[in-house]
Amino acid sequence: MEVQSGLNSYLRVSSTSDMVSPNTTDLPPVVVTAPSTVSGSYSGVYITFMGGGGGSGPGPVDDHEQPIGPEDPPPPVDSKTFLDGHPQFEKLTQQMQAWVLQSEKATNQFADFLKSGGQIVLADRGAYSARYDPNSNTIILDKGTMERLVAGVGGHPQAEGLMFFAFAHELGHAVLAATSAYPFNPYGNEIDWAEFRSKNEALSNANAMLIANELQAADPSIQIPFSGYGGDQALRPLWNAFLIDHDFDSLINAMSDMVSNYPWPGGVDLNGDGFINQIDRYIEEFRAPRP
Ligand SMILES: [Ca+2]
Ligand SMILES: [Zn+2]
Repeated sequence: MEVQSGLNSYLRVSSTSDMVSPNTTDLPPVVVTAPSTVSGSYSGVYITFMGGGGGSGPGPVDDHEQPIGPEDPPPPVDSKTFLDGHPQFEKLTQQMQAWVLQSEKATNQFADFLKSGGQIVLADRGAYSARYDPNSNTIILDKGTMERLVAGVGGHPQAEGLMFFAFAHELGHAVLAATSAYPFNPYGNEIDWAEFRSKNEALSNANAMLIANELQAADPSIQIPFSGYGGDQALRPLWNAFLIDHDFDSLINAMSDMVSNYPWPGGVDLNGDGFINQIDRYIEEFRAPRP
């Protein structure tokens, strides 16, 4: 199937390459929708991100025959209705709220996050940066960046997209924390922990890519830049390869390597490999006394 379509596109390109009409350059770019399922080690996480896990499922089939009495639980509220007017939702900028509602994945993930008691906190973190804190179940967004976006002085031309991508990345962390889609082996050592943390970053970034892709596939004018441990220029080719080969493991492993090898200024080379990078940071994290 893949070979066939690859051959077709090769034939199409080669047969028209020397007679390209000027009109063809006006065609909007084709945005490929991410596959609904993938195989490999991280397929379970993928399904969870896509919205296939964690749902409460259909209720008893004969429920609708019963009149709703005072003892009955309230009917479930859909995610969009739940977010509408929610004080935590309104901590996002108007544009970020609109993007959330345009993405079914982001809508469901954010509603689930808030239903689990999750909160948005605006605090000083550095421009365009965000963080998920599993202990308090909060997504922390940089206060200064959010204030500049609200005031309409974002600076970077894609400032709001960058912040939205960071937010969608943190949503990925929240999903991973709330589900058992990618758990840490409690008997793992510090190297296992570093691996787990790098993979967690890669998976959360993939979640943000899935959401950005969902938005762009529905409306090609929406351009959310990829970021995190490598800018859009480094990440976009990995994502484009995934859209063709559907090899989610390759995408995750490539991004996880980028995370592991990312410099950690001011840190200590704890694994003695001559480099000071995120692996060392995660090892330090593992060695630190925990409450
Ligand atoms: Ca090192
Ligand atoms: Zn992260």
